[in-house]
Amino acid sequence: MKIVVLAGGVGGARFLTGVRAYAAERPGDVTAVVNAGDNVTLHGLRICPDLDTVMYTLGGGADPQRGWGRAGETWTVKAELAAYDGDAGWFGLGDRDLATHLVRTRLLAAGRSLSEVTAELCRRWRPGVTLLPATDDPFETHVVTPDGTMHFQEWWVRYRGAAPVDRFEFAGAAAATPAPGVIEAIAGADLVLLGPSNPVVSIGPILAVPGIRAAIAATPARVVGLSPVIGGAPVLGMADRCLAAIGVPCTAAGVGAHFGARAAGGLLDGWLVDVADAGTRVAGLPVRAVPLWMHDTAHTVAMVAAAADLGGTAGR
Ligand code: FO1
Repeated sequence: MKIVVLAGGVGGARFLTGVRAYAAERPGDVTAVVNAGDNVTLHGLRICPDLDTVMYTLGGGADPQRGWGRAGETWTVKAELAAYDGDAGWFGLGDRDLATHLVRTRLLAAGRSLSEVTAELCRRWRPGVTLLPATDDPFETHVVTPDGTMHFQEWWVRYRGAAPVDRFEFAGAAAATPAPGVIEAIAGADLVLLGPSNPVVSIGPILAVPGIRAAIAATPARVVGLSPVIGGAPVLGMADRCLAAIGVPCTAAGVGAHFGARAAGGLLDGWLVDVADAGTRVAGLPVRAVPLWMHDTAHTVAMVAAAADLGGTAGR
């Protein structure tokens, strides 16, 4: 069974551990198409938060509490950077994590693509799924506020999403192309899953890469999404603030309608919502309510099984 997952950071990584476990019981493989919009250059280094979060989590090196960055991390370099420039210490640059950014920046400078660099880093971390950036081209999520435009990472980390958002911009989107293998994976999949990631700043930037949305609309695979909103609140992070910025209600129904039924020109053949949102209806879209809290891998595997069943590919 070939499964493709569109994923962002912490929630997407947690979900992918369940997809990997579910797929391990069946012949086939898993490809994660990971959000590139969080990618940022800081201190002269190219940092890819969502790719690294997925890679570390699946590779067993992530800090389980934070969800991002490395287990057993130390922050000496971060403190030293702040000692030189108090303004520079806002981003949590860990000492162990720093090595990843140094290797990535060196390989990119040597002319390797982000996909090639990601594959190289995964030789160490062995995530057990194919990790593809949504695009190898320059692509960053920026936040336009009344006081100016900033990188998403600054909005999210430095200001904790407090700055008012006029809109999110995907800088580079117009010229971006899907990374090698992305379109082929979607076209050849049995099941495409939109993971329970932030629909605006994690799934949104993936769909904003020209060609990816059309590939999902055209794939013979079943396409099923999992709601990142339970009981009107985001499972993780600040999806509520992001959804408000694009005028989408922070509800399972609102996000489901945002992605839309494929039969009606949207993306989904099915929409999984949590039992707290049982009774959710989205025009033209089959909805099923199952537990969506990813307490542990077994819970997450059950979510994947429910998605596969709703998508009509269970047992394949
Ligand atoms: N998230 C934070 O809330 N604070 C941080 O200081 C922080 C640093 C960081 C460093 C590397 C990395 O891969 C991720 C990091 N994140 C941090 C997480 C990241 O900003 C967000 O989780 C995602 O980008 C949101 O999709």
